[in-house]
Amino acid sequence: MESCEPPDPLSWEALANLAAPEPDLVHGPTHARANLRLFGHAEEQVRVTLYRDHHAWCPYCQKVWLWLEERRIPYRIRKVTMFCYGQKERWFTQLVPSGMLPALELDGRLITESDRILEALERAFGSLGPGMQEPRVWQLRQLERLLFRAWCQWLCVPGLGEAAERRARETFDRYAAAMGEAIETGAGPFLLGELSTADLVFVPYVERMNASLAYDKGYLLRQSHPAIDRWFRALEQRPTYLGTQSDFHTHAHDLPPQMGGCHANGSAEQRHLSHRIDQGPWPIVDGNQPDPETSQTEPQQAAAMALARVLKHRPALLQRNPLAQDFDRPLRCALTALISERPCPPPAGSAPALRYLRDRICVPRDMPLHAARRLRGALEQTACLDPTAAALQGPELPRQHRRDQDPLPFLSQQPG
Ligand SMILES: N[C@@H](CCC(=O)N[C@@H](CS)C(=O)NCC(=O)O)C(=O)O
Repeated sequence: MESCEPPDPLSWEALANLAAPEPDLVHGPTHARANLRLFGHAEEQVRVTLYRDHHAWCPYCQKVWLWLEERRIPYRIRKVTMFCYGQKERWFTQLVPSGMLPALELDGRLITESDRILEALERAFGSLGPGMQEPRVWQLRQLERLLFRAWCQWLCVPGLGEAAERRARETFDRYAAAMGEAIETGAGPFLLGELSTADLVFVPYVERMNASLAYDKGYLLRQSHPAIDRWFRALEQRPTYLGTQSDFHTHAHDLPPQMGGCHANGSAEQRHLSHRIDQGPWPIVDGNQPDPETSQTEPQQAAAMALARVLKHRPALLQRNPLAQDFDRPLRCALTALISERPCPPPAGSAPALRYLRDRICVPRDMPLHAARRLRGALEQTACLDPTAAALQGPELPRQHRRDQDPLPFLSQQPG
């Protein structure tokens, strides 16, 4: 007779055998965890050190990071803590007293301010397409700032009434349409035909607009502006962009402390989308609609990649979880569900702890977008099987700071 007992979760040893191998961070595709990038050069040839944030949340860092990856300039990376998620390292404030990121060392000379950094890199290594000071690029840089301001006016001003909300959206749409027109006039999928610095100037904030406007305004940028969607699709063909790309959940929760607040409009669409972004199922739209987060199909190893990342940080994940060591079995249940795609009910009362982890997976710092989706999905599916607490959420994510994301415990236990 068949047993009706729920299946036991896999052991840590069995799980380890199913995890994806470690990628080549130095020579392989763009990766958030890399500390050295060589592109076939010898380490002695490295002239550049990029200082950027541990979480890959800083938009100005993403711009410089992408430039170095696209131009394949060998460089070192040193990661720094941002004020909103922990204590800034003293060695960094000794170097840059304001603590601001990004910073870059080129042949021993320290440079701050992302635009100055790009200009210095162009002088040293040649530009990526038309340079920062070319009139066409300069004009597009102005447009990016106008779009940025329109986004801030819509997203970050509290208490917009219905009329002001509509005006803010119209202004934003006007500048987004201007970006769309610039894309349409180029000879290729990018702003000036081929990918160039002008595109990299737009990438960080347009990515954040796409996420935050879905979460807080129920507005789908890629659906509203098909030219911007085509631009994203072209970016999503590039391993450089895929290595730096974040997702809606990460940005929805990293932006409020950085921007000094993001304000939801409370519309039915907004409440629906923010609920889907937070609690799934992912993708956040149903199968017959294009996915607003990515045009990439899931890579084969997504689940195995997510598993490898959890295994790497198991001690810190247990230590930080509300259930501490008692999280061992619920976590193995979720990982069993992740890798075997069969449900594995967790012990009673563990749903909030499973959702605590679901809410703290950060893309691309911890893993790429599809791997994160798989892991969040498995944690949520397992939480739903909790016999006594299936409906309970974890503690709400803070909006003033993200010190729940202090990188320190993860660095001291297992670097990399
Ligand atoms: N204008 C500067 C802005 C840089 C900036 O605002 N950096 C923020 C992060 S996005 C920062 O380092 N803030 C200090 C911190 O959060 O620790 C640039 O283009 O580099």
